Amino acid sequence: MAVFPEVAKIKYEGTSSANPLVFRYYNETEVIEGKTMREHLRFSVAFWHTLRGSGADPFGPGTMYRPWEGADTVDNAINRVKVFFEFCEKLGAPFYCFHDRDIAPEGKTLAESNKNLDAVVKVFKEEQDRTGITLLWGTANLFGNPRYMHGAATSCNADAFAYAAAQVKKALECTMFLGGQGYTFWGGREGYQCIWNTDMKREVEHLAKFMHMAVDYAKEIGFKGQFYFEPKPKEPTKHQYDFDCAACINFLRAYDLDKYVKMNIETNHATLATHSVEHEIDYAGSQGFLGSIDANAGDMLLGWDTDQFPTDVYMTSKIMYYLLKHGGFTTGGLNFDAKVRRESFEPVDLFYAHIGGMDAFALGLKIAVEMRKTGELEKLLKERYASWDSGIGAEIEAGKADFKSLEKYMFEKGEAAPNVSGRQELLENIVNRYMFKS
Ligand code: XUL
Ligand code: CO
Repeated sequence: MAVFPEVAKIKYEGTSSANPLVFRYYNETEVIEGKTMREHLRFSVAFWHTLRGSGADPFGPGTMYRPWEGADTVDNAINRVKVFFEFCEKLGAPFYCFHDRDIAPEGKTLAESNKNLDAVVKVFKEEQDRTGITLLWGTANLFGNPRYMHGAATSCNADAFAYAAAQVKKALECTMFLGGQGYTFWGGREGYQCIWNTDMKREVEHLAKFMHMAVDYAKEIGFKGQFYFEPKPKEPTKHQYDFDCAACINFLRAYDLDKYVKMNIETNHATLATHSVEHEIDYAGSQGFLGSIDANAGDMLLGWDTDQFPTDVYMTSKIMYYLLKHGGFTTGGLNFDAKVRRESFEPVDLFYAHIGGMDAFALGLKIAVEMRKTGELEKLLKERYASWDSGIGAEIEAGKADFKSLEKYMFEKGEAAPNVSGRQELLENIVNRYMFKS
């Protein structure tokens, strides 16, 4: 029985349409720079928000009308999988992501939890085979259960570490069974609240040990997916160890994990770290760590992880511009780690939300491609660095200069005179031209 009877398959109708249940920009088969929009954007639906999000917040319980919720039983979990695939099919999203505990109820014992997972994952596989929709990445919830109150891999309680290891082992097996293209580590509670009770060095080393165990186990079972590390500076803990891309990449390099793990960058996490998402994408990309993106948006007036659906086309254009600059996705995708507002309680709001996000990214892709094609922005950027293309700049870059030769050069030259304007205002005006001509 269809759960969303009022919604048919969402079609592309183009910009002349005012139907709220169609795409105006996302035309999955349209080819842009040699790839279809579907291949560029690799949209993914987050099981935890879309199927399980209740709308609860610290001030009150859930508000969502979700006829598929019911009791926390395996039968209901199996039924939810079918609802989920009906949603993804109607939306036309090629991928999805999950946490172990979103998709199957946690049992009284680890063995029972694993058995529940097996029963549900089997149905995921059947639905995947039926629809062609596949798993972008899997992950384990290592933060919800009270046993993880101090963290999981970074807990002061070695038993919590061991439990988390068992949970990730199973989550990896499920991810592999479903042909998942990746596996994500998000810090959960891997951080601390109070420095007086925290042995930071030991905790960070434990996190590295934990990731190495995951990498080793993946090799052992033949899981070929890409591991991702998802930065977030705070929330739930005050100091998360995976603060931003720079902190994560430093950690991965320091503990010899850089060959195995890339970044999963989330917009709202970037802004919590007082960065922009395009900063994080360009930083990770330039260091060779760009993996996947959790697509959402924060609210400038609220200081927490509001996980809103992305509709700001300036932002999606910048994301696509810097993503294309670094070669686009390989295993990664745009996963809507986003939730409808507590007041948007009807199931159809889930469609409006995803359609809006997908259209915002499709338009962003088109704008970014135009900006790249003309090379206008790139030309101004290159001009700004022209002093490095010849003369002393080229010598420095080629390793042919040292402090003594540079001192001699400056004695002769006398001054480092201003050579080029930053042209920020001009660049921003050019960007507006691209934004509003289409
Ligand atoms: C939390 C968050 C998670 C991760 C997966 O802020 O983003 O949903 O993406 O655990
Ligand atoms: Co996320």
